[in-house]
Amino acid sequence: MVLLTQILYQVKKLPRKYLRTRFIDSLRLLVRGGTGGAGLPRYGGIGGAGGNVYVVTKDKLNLQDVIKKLKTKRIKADAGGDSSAKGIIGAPGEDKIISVPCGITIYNQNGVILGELNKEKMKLLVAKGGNGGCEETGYCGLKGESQTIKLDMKLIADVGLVGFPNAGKSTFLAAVSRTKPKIADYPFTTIRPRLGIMKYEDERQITVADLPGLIEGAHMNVGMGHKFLKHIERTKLLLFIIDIQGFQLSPKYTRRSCLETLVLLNKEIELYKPDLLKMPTIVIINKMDTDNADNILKEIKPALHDLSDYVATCPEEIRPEQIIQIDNILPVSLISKDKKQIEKIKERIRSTLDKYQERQHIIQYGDSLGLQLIDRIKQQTKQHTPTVI
Ligand SMILES: Nc1nc2c(ncn2[C@@H]2O[C@H](COP(=O)(O)OP(=O)(O)OP(=O)(O)O)[C@@H](O)[C@H]2O)c(=O)[nH]1
Ligand SMILES: [Mg+2]
Repeated sequence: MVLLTQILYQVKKLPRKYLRTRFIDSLRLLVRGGTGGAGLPRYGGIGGAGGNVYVVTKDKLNLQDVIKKLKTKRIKADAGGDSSAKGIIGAPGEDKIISVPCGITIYNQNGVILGELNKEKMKLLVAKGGNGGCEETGYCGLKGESQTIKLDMKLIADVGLVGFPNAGKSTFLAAVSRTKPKIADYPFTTIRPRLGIMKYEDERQITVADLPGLIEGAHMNVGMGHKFLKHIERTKLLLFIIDIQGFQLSPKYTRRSCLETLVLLNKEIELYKPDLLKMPTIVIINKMDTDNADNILKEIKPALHDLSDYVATCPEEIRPEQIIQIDNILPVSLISKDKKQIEKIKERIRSTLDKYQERQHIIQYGDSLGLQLIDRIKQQTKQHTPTVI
């Protein structure tokens, strides 16, 4: 009997464990401000205002933690206190704070953006409490605002990994960080985005987001669709990982060559949000240890360096209008875990990110002053660690 109870207990626990590890990137909540307290007509007393509901960002949280902490999806602030002979002005109701991770966009029920919270300790009022009762309201406290809000999270990472399934994105993440993503020889091994941290000798840290594989037709929901591309919206650099042997989902799908997969990724990103193609981009040509890889690379090299000529020859259905500008092309074999290769990739990522940041700085603050500042920061980086630029 005891054994049976134990087995049943374990069976019951399984789905919960699964749920706990689920990655959630959006959450709907009903928020309601507190009702205002009643006024006191005899003394002209005013009721306390109802509490407000705020969304506030806090680091090191995810949406799963938010649900766990809230326990309910209906969040109501406290009502204001009534006015009484002892306290002629009623006490205000307590506010409710919903703590969320950075990188949250908040929408109302009509899809209108109420706010974007990208930094720590940012605060947004999402439901105002009702005013306390007074002469104008006939001494009745007013109801607080009420609405359904959607919290939409986009990961904040410096680098976003983009590629067809099986190209080696998770292998890359495992090679450069302490994260241990699932790696396997079948498409769509990664089904949820995952973050890893690349560390450098001088303590500099660059975050990398591993995303599910993207295939042609993703914009029409083929494969995992392209909804997770929202997670590259806040990255600063796109790291394409391409299999030198190309990709074929199954025999009933067209086999795509290495170059075609690159063009198709370009097209899918363009269909999702063309602006993302302006981001600095590094392309890793992976699996250089496989058969004939060197010859394929030799053949495609000219096209890789000038993608526009190649794109012009592509059939219309895979041809993007705007062509991605590639900063670096690195042929590698990620499976070899060659330290030198990995260090080279890490350095390229770092220098490309810095170059981009410098450019942004100059655009923002002007040339001379910006450059002086950057020089100073660079000097400091050499002398002291850690310094984050
Ligand atoms: N031969 C060879 N195989 C590799 C290399 N890099 C990765 N692989 C293998 O390719 C397969 C897919 O690797 P993953 O890292 O899971 O690929 P992914 O891009 O994350 O795939 P999805 O999660 O499905 O999108 C695994 O069996 C890896 O061991 C490489 O450089 N050479
Ligand atoms: Mg993967």
